[in-house]
Amino acid sequence: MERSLVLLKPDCVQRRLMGEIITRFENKGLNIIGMKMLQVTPDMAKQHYAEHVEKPFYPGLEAFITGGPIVALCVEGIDVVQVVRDMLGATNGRNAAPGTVRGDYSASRQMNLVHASDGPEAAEREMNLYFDPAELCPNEPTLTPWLKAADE
Ligand code: FUP
Repeated sequence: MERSLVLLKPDCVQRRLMGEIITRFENKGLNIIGMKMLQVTPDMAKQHYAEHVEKPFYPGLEAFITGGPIVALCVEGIDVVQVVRDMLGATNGRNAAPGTVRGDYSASRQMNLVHASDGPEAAEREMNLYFDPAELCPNEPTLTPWLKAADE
């Protein structure tokens, strides 16, 4: 079982798409074990986007991600990091395939609605940035026998 850190970014909250997108994760059979609304600070943004801080687009990215409330989710499932990345589609909404979250709801490179960890190590690092371990609520869904085979 793997975990991924997902952020419903400020554009997602402002466009009233939170429910729509959380529903997709629920319908997929993924297990949400942590969720909270918060405002990202410039310091958190610099930690989250450490690999981009020196890039020319970073100031605009920081202004965007700190510009309104977000919702942080911890999502659990088998191979969940890749599963969620595939559900979101290409980073630029204009390139994202129809049927993906960004393909269906975004026509922007920056305002692409949702962030998801790009690997298990990033997931671990990002999880620590947004959640205290005590804020997570690990649980075994009663539906599990109808969501996957016992040997998966
Ligand atoms: P992703 O892994 O999908 O989050 O994408 P990246 O790490 O490549 O980029 C991080 C965020 O920076 C993306 F949400 C999009 C944004 N971005 C810009 O705003 N401008 C750019 O020129 C490139 C990326």
